[in-house]
Amino acid sequence: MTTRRLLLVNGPNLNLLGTREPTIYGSETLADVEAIVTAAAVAHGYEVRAVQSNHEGVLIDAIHEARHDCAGIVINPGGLTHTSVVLRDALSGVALPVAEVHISDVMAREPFRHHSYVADVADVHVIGQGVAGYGTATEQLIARLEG
Ligand code: CA2
Repeated sequence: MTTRRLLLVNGPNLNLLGTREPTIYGSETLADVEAIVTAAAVAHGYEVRAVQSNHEGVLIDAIHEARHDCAGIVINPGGLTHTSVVLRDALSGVALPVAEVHISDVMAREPFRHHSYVADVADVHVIGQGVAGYGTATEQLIARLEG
């Protein structure tokens, strides 16, 4: 039977959600994000394991663990999106379906945010929809898993 669990990964600085820069990232907190993803997942019979870390290796270890007991990954890599070959390699290495989420519209921001090392190893991309985008990404990832 397929594992009905998703891994939610939030990268560096996303623990600050709701505390600073509300014009860019809104006023919802990381706990709100985890609740949004969990509600979307539970509606389809999935549970969620959530990890946020400011340390790249912690995120990579969590992604590696997911290959044993998760069906897919919802990830906002934060600034690692634009810098991290090793995070991309971890996602590619576990070969699980991936949904990449960005709260802000990265293409409308500084040029250094326009490139994502994760984009071409992700199956779903939701960008610039605020924290609601995590729900959309979860729905789209589950649709792929069920399809
Ligand atoms: O828009 C997104 O979701 C980003 O992944 C957020 C990253 C940024 O480096 C990416 O270019 C786009 C930054 C996350 C930092 O989050 C904060 C939240 C509140 C206050 C300060 C930082």
